[in-house]
Amino acid sequence: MTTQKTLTIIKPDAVGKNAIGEIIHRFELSGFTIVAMSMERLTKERAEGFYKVHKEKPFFGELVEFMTSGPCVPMVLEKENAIDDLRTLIGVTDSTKAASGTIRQNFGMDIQCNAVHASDSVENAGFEVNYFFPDIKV
Ligand code: FUP
Repeated sequence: MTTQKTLTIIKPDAVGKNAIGEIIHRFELSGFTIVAMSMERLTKERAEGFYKVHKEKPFFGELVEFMTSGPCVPMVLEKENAIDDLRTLIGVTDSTKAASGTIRQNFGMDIQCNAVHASDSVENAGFEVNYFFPDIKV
């Protein structure tokens, strides 16, 4: 299989817990190579644009509020089967239901404060990588 790129974001809750380093270490220990990384505090417009697929959902307003509540760390990770493997490493959306040892179980709190984002498909990875890193060829 060829390598894939995927987008992850270390979210404001995890940044606020000083967990950036530990989470990056997990990525690297699991075989992901960091291709790009930045730190930014999302504006409302930028968070809304990133999560536009959810704009009709009841949780959209709160999600945008949370994602703009402090700085976050978007990163592009690369490895074979990166998209599915990163989803497995982070666990399901709700941190209280995430499997033992996953990043969301270890660093998240609930369904909103869940420590990290990870792209869920090839199509979304393409959009999301270029949303933060327009110069990267996906
Ligand atoms: P995921 O792909 O696991 O990040 O989850 P979704 O795409 O379903 O949801 C995107 C984000 O919306 C989640 F990371 C957290 C937030 N969310 C809520 O705040 N409440 C919900 O009921 C569902 C999702």
